[in-house]
Amino acid sequence: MENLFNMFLASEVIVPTNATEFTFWIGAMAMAAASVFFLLSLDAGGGKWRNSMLVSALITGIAAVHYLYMRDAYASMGGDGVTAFRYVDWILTVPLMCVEFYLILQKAGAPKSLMWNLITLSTIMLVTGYVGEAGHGDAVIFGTISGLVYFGIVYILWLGSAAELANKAGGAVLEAYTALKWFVLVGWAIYPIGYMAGTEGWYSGLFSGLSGQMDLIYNIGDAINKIGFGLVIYNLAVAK
Ligand SMILES: *C/C=C(C)/C=C/C=C(C)/C=C/C1=C(C)CCCC1(C)C
Repeated sequence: MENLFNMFLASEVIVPTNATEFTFWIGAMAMAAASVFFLLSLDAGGGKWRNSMLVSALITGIAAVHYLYMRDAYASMGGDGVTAFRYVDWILTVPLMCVEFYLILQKAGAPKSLMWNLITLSTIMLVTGYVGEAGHGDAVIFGTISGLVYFGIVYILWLGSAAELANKAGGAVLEAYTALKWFVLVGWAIYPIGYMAGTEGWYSGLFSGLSGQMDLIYNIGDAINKIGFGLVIYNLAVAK
């Protein structure tokens, strides 16, 4: 507890001086605040969506702690110091977002295999992305593999078995599902843009205006997707 407290109140304050550093500070606080809100809302709407709310709180909570580390790593080492923390955060939170899909479709009869398929695909997407981004393999090749797997996730959610279950469920569940699948199609597409801004490849000319902005882009993506996902679930919980 004291350690966590010290992380928030570092004795030597590192003052943010550019947009990326600011978004690490704001990101840490926004994620922490969102977690408090989701935890206090576990029983919103009668507690029917308690597990989903809890998962939402875990997603932003895990991110809040990683943002504290990333904030300091970025201030002392720049972008390279952030990569490992970034991917540890994602490898925990993105599968939890897959769990979120499973939980809201559970009452419509979603099989466990749906959850495991999504988790497996998202893990492959992130591991290949890490290999390319950290320079352990060709950025273009591993980025492309990661991107193809991402399309696999989009396919399952938009046109595959999950979409069918959501239609069957209808009502507030279908509404929440539809919002979440838009997050995956549009919100998650922010990440490959960040990746292309931060790695070298055929796309480097295309994204030259964003060069060096990878962490800023990822931070914006995280705020939109992690807090957004939780708010969709909250909305579902309080729906009639
Ligand atoms: C809370 C964190 C989230 C929702 C992170 C999502 C990350 C992605 C969807 C990353 C995708 C990538 C590609 C599709 C290709 C390039 C490599 C990645 C890993 C940045």
